[in-house]
Amino acid sequence: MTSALAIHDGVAVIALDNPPVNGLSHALRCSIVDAVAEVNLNENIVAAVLIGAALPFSGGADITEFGTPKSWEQPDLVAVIEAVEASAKPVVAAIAGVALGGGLELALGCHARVALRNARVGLPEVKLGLLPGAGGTQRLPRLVGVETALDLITSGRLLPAGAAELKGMFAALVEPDEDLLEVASSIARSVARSGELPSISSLPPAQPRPEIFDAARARLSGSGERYPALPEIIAAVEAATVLDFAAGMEVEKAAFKRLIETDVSKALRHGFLAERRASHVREIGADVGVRRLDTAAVIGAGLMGTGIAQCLAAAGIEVTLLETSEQATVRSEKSVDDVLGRAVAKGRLTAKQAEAQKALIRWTTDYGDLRNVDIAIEAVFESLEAKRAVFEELDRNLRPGAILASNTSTLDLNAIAAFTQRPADVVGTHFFSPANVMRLLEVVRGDRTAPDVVKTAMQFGRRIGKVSVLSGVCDGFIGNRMVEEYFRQAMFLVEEGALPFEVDEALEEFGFSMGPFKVADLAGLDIGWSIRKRRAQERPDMPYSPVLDGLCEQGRFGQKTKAGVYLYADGRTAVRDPEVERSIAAFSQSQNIARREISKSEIVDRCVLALVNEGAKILEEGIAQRASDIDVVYLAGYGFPDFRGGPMFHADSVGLDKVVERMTVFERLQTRDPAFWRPAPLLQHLVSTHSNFADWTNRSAMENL
Ligand code: 3H9
Repeated sequence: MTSALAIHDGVAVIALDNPPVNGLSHALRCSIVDAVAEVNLNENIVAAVLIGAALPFSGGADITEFGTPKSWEQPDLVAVIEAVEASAKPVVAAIAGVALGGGLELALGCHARVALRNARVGLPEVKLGLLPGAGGTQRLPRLVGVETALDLITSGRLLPAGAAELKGMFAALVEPDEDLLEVASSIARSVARSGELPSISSLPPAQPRPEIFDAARARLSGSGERYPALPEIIAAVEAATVLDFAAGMEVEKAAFKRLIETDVSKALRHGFLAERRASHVREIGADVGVRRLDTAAVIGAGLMGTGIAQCLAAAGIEVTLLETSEQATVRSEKSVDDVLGRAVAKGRLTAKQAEAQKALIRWTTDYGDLRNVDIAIEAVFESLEAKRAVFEELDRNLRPGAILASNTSTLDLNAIAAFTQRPADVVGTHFFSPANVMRLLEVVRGDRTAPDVVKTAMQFGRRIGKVSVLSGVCDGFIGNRMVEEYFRQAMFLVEEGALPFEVDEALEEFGFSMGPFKVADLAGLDIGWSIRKRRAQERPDMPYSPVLDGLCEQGRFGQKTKAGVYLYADGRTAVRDPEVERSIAAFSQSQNIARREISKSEIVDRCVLALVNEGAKILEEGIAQRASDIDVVYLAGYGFPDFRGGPMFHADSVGLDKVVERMTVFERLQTRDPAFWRPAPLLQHLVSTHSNFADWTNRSAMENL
């Protein structure tokens, strides 16, 4: 849990040992201070090396301590770094893996640093709504200059230790086949021999570059309100150019204290931890193994299937794409070439990398070619009969133990599994379009899916760069089931009195990058139209407003037809169409709906709380494991503003009693389907027990409902 001290030829090795990432918890901080004191007392020691007992050096302050008294308990990280820097014997940081945030700040407080060339360093606090709070804003600009420091701290990006921008940070870069500890120990001895203890804090202020700060402030243009860490970072780094070290540290400390209390930082920290938590599947422990996954097949080489294949190839997995006709394989190959060509043109890939990715994909029309694959992902169109044909073929052709995955977004996975003789091997892997770009992967567990298949699919998602979230079987799974309610509200609002642009504007101000009508135009209005037609048959209890059906009847399907809810003369830019707005007013009149003025806050709450109410039902049915998983789905897959932490976190922050109060008002106001606003039983339960979604992690709590 802490650090161990061993002495080799006069050099004390302080091995940080707080798995998984050496988060600088209170216990670890105490042990570093103790170890440094011991180094200074022990006459047999001439110098010390700080190193991770295993990878990595340190992932920074222990995020799980934030918001608890432990995070402020002395010695805080600033005091630890002061103790290291004040050591009368040199302390050298030996960095492998990563040195991030407080971990890098600790290294900057050392008298020298040595790193494996492939180690990565950075100050990513901004991604948690913070600024480096243990001297990073003051030491980094003194060491690497204002421009690099400001760029690294405002972007939070990581750099390899060997990056040109970091020149001067490391006394030595160590190749992977060299012994990091040995090199660090030898440098520690030579610093000890020199009799000088270089410290970054004693360097003069960084050179002022007002033009760089002006440009950074200009770039903020409004985002400073959503991300308050950004202006604070600029001010703190600027302080490092005009104030002495101690005064600069005061500026940084005050800003850190302000930021850690902001709702934005709480939301971003929640998002970070929620994403990691999502990878853990309850009831599936370390004793459950994973299956081999080295080769894959994708069935259906349309837009989705080709995108999935590309994202597997990008992760180095060999993939065979199966289509029914040669013509379709040719189209798919061309689309791969186009995507890779664009990536090369934009500098995201080198020509060689693109070539290597392409070489991992091959096309076939023969199921016999899939005999040895470890996983087959079906991505054909959404028809149970089409799925039946594919799964029967897979069942006949795949080796025993291979995983049979379906990319279905709406169909019953249990029914699909029943098309095979091996339902335990069948799992849902629901990708989002474009599959090679979107980060979310819903892993769908059927009634009979084997635990090792679930575990393998979750890890597979991570391997291909996705965030995997587990979902049970229901129509639309977590994400699409909830988003349907969001779109339903958007349309009800329009028939009741709002115009589409007002709905879009309100939700964009809330933080979505695109309002629902722009999203619908982008996806194609025909998609929503066909869902509404299907719903009318399957679920008459789920009424939709037909306010936009007229547009579809006229062939206005959105961006692809240059007209939808908006007009797109250039194919991309949404422009309001007075004709559409007139037809909406006429529609309301035809339905005897008296249009009223609808406030922005009603628009936002109706759409966002619709997500929350449906999310609560999803939780109580056990479709999602935890509320934070629902947040991850929305953050990674639906553009929910990260600074609000996801719909369930947002509801907790607003207060569930207030959420229910709002729902009661909406039940009165809403013309069509007011019953939707009856709060889900779980929501009522949480309010009556003064609890919230974050607390509700255990399904057994529902037994008392
Ligand atoms: C800071 O330092 C503030 C200071 O400036 C000032 C203080 C006064 N703490 O990502 P992974 C856990 S702010 C606690 O899947 P990877 C994580 O939850 C901090 N726990 O692994 C997960 O737990 P579990 C600035 C942490 O190998 C496990 O480690 N630092 C922390 O893909 C594995 O995580 C950052 O923002 C932490 N700091 O990537 C760095 N970090 O297994 C944030 C991770 O129970 N961390 N965990 O689910 C990262 O970027 C990545 O986790 C890292 C490892 C690159 C380190």
